[in-house]
Order: sequence, then C-alpha cells, then structure tokens
Amino acid sequence: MNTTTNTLFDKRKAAIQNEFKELIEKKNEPQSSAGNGIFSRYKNPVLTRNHAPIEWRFDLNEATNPFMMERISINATFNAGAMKWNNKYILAVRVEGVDRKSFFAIAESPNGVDNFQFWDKPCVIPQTDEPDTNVYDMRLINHEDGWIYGIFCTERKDPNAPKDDTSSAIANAGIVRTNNLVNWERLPDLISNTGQQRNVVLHPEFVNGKYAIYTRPQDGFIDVGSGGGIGLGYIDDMLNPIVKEEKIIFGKQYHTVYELKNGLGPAPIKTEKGWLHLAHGVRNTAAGLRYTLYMFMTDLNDISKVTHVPAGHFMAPQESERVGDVSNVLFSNGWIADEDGTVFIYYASSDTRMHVAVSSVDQLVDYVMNTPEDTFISAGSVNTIIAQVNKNKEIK
Ligand code: M1P
Repeated sequence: MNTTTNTLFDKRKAAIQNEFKELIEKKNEPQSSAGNGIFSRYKNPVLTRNHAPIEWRFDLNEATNPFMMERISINATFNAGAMKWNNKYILAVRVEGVDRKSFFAIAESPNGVDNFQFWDKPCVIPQTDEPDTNVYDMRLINHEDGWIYGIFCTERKDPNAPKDDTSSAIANAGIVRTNNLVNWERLPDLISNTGQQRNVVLHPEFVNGKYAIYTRPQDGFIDVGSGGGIGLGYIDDMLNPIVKEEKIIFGKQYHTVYELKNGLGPAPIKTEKGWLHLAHGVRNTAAGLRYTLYMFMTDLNDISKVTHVPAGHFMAPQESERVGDVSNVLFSNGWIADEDGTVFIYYASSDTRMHVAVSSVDQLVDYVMNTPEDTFISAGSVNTIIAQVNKNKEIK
C-alpha cells in the first residue's frame, strides 16, 4: 500500500497515533503546592482506557479495516498492583474490556508519576482445572523467598445458584508467581474454610518460617455477611496454599468509614516504627456504597497487633474522581516505597482510571502515629478538636 495516498485509513491512523503519543508523553505535576501535608495528589490520571496500546485495539491492515475502526475496545484501567523492578515503576493493571472481562497487563514508567506505557501484550495467566470467568485486583508481592507473587481475585459462577440467577458468583484468591513479570506460574487457588475470599495479600516476609497471608472472608459475593474484616492466617507451602485458621485483626465497625466492609490494599511497608498498611473501608449510603482509603500500623514483631489507627479516611473520592463506572469509589492495591523514602500511592477512582499520590515513609508514619484516633461518638470528636485548640493556645 502506498503510504502517500492519504486515504481515510491513513488519516485516521495518523490522528490516532498523534493523540496517543501526546497522551503518553503528557507531563504530570502535583495538584497543589499546599495540600494537606500528608500526600500530594497528581493532576492527571496515570492510566486511562486511552492508554491501551493502539495494537490491542485496532486492526492496522487497511485491507481488513478500511475505516480504521476500533475492533477491540477497552472500558477501564484500574485497581493496579505495583512494585519497583529494574529501576522502573511497574503497575499490574486491571484492564477491563467492553465485554466486561478483566485481565492483567503490565505498564511501566521511568519516574512513577507519568509516561506510563503498557508492555506490548497483556499477561497470560494459566488456568487451573476450573477456568476463571473473571480475574481482577492483583497484589504484587516481592517475597523474601525470591519469587514475585501475584495474588488476585478469581471469580466463577456459583454452580449452586438457581437457574434464573445469572449473577451469583464465587470469589476466591488466585495465586501466580514469576521472576520476570512475563512468565506466570499458576499455583492452586487459596484453600480456606471461611467462605468466599477477596482482597487477599501476602506478607512480604516469612513469619516463624511460614507465609503470612491477609484475607477478607465473606459469606456472599457482595455482602460480607457475618464474615468480613481483615484476617490473618499462615500457610506452610505456597504449592499447597491451605490457610487453616484466620484471625480477624481489623474488623468492620459501626459508624466508621469501615462500617460495612474493609479489605487490605497492597502488602504493608516495613518502617522502623511498625508495618504501614493501606486499606479500603466501605459504608452504605442512600446513593450506594462509598469506598474510601484508610491507614493503620501493626507491630513490627507481632503483625497481628494493630498499634495505631488514625480516625476516618486517609483519601476519599474528590471532584472528577467521584464519577465513573462504579461512582464514589477509591480503591488501592499498589504502592511503591523508594529507597529514599518517597512513597508512590497508586489508586483507582470509581473503577475507571488510575491516579498517583506521592508521600514519604516519614510523612505516613507521622500521619498514622500522630493523627487522633476515632472516639466512635460525636462528643468525642468535639473533645478531640477542643484539645487541639487548647494546645494551640499554649503556643507562645
Ligand atoms: O466496585 C468497588 C470495588 O468492589 C469490590 O471491592 P470489595 O472486594 O471490597 O467488595 C471489588 O470488586 C473491587 O475490584 C472494586 O473496585
């Protein structure tokens, strides 16, 4: 084909390529110079559905696609696991096609805040004997055993649901491991006896020679029912991932941001003061479920012991983040702590696109240890404010 003919195909291809280049190369910057002192949100989403490579979406042969039509469309890019690897900021993104199926794809950036680009092909996740209908929300964990684990949610239709019930599903934790983020070895799905599982995360270090795993047991697919809370259990061998017992270390609680359910985000970050955790808490409202992010700290030597819990949410959906496929949702399953202490918090808004907020280990430790805790009653919140006002009056 002569490239100088300037057909409709040529014009559209050139326009699409230009727009894509502009999007990928767009610089990002903090939203405001003042902020809250805890973290800086960045202006542009780091990944949107428009970041999906042109080669995934278009048949680039003019003979078979004369209108240069999008043949395979992407609906959303969200809930990404994260890690630093070969000096690049890596996201294992939940990419959702317009067919509603999610899959994983790796995107990398040289600086963590912009220029994210997907690798040329999505991840191929081997199946178990029972194929996954849908997979999502991978946590990437660089474990001290030398493997990189990907723990994700695998969803399959409930075989015991009545015939006319086309929605009931069963969620469990799928497990893969890799040493290059390209070839993934599928391990058996998690075996627990506490119902369904989502938001399962592997602790990055051995605890007494065992793998420690954070769980989120639940009775049903959407409702946690009598289950719920962030659980902790132990596994002897990841090739036979049985978690015999789960202890709830952080339960749901009335009139808090984690009233209805909660779940751990990424694997915790180790600091001198304790393990820093990022989690999501969900409450119900007249407008539907509201998902916000909150933080807590656990003891360095006893990871089942929660030592600090700042009151309320750490981040909540703001402005355009509020709107998307599932509105009023912030969700995070990936963050990266750099060697200099900078922390890149990757979060998705409204199940639609990925953002970054930047903080540091020192700021997050200060936030978690020195923010007043929830008193669980309004009068207590007033007392907390008055105590701060009085303390400020003492400043000479
Ligand atoms: O739609 C909001 C979130 O809902 C689920 O979260 P959880 O397991 O806590 O209920 C997940 O499907 C998550 O992917 C999604 O962002």
